[in-house]
Amino acid sequence: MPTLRRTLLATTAALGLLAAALPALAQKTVKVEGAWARPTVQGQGGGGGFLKITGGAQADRLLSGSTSASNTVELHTMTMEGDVMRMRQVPGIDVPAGGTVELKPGGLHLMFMGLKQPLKAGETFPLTLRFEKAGEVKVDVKVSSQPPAGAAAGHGGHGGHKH
Ligand SMILES: [Cu+2]
Repeated sequence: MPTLRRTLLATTAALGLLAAALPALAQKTVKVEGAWARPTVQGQGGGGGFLKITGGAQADRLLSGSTSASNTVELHTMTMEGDVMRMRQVPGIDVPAGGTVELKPGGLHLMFMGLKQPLKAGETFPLTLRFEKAGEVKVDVKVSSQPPAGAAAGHGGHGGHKH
């Protein structure tokens, strides 16, 4: 009888930063644009949030966020493991100097954990992001089932979340 040896495939979560290091117009600090979140249904504990960050004159790092809409805001990455999309919390998201980082469906995103009420399409809610160097940046997050015009578009749903 042949011996079956089971190989454990250890998958490393590479922080896949899709950061295009294109030179941007000189700006002192980070810029956050096109923040949006998917609508959620009653009983859904977390919602995904997406936005685009453009780096300033020096590299920065997104450390955390907070909002009145949920108990906490987590930074997540999404990777494929076989056929399964898995999300992981990451401690920070690097923003290269002059580069852009897009948080979009299927990749890096914000996760609004412990929603106080479902996010409804058409509403907006305030979000405060905290950067290592730029400090606090406040933006409004638009709730929409589609990326707003000009926002980072992605493919693949963010629906099947299991937290
Ligand atoms: Cu997530």
